[in-house]
Amino acid sequence: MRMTVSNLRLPRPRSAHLLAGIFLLILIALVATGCIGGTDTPQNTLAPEGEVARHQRNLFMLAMWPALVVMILVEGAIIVTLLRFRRRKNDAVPKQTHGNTPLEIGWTIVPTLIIIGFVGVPMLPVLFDLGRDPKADAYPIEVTGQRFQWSFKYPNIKDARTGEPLESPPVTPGRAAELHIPAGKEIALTLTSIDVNHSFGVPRLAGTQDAIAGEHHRFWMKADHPGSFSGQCRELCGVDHWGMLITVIAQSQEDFDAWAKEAAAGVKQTPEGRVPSAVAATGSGD
Ligand SMILES: [Cu+2]
Repeated sequence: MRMTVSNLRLPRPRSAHLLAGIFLLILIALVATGCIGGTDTPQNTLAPEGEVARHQRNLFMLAMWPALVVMILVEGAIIVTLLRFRRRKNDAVPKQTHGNTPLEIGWTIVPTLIIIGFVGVPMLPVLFDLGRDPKADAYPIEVTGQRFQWSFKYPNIKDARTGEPLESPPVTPGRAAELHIPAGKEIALTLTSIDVNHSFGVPRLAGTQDAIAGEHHRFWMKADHPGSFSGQCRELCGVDHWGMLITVIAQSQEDFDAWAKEAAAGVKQTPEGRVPSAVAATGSGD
């Protein structure tokens, strides 16, 4: 077999192949534009503004870069091999090989070491930190999902008129329920659902967490700085699932205290002008 790059001749692509190639390139360009152009979008996981979200972005990168290097090496080797060792006219049947023990042991051990060394070891401490219970001095908030809205309860804020913990006012689907938090402080969230499964997702702060009826799932999050962060339910829960929106409003401690005082006194809080103490179960929400 005389196989050199110089005698490598590609078949002329037929017009259908050419069209398919062009279409694929346009598709890749469009998808890439969506990824690159989107760093300013309100729910971009790759633009974290809180400690949990930053951990999650770093984990993603940690897994992605080694995977990308391996993919380029493997795919590159496949493409070179396909082009260089294609069957040509008058080629005899090549020597047949069945198994190669040293190679097979090698390509089992090397990827295992890569996974353990580049991905496993650096990831484990981060995963444990993400999965830990909130710290004892974290600010507690209870989050409840129901079809089709989120509500938030603040055990540390007493509603002046009911004497009960303050609850966020009900919202209609398509309007964001507002979750107020102090910025720079760890928040201890307890998450549940009172009907079907929902998922609490605020990607720039803390990814997503499942809200499951009968379970009270505890997790933590922390906003780097004051700001407003958008989120929504990420578990298809019914016809108005699209409208289960969340806005996390992170405030400086003074602003948060001022808000808490007003909210506790029943000052109107939402664009709909409802007072927090008017909270009542709004039924099934359909
Ligand atoms: Cu939902």
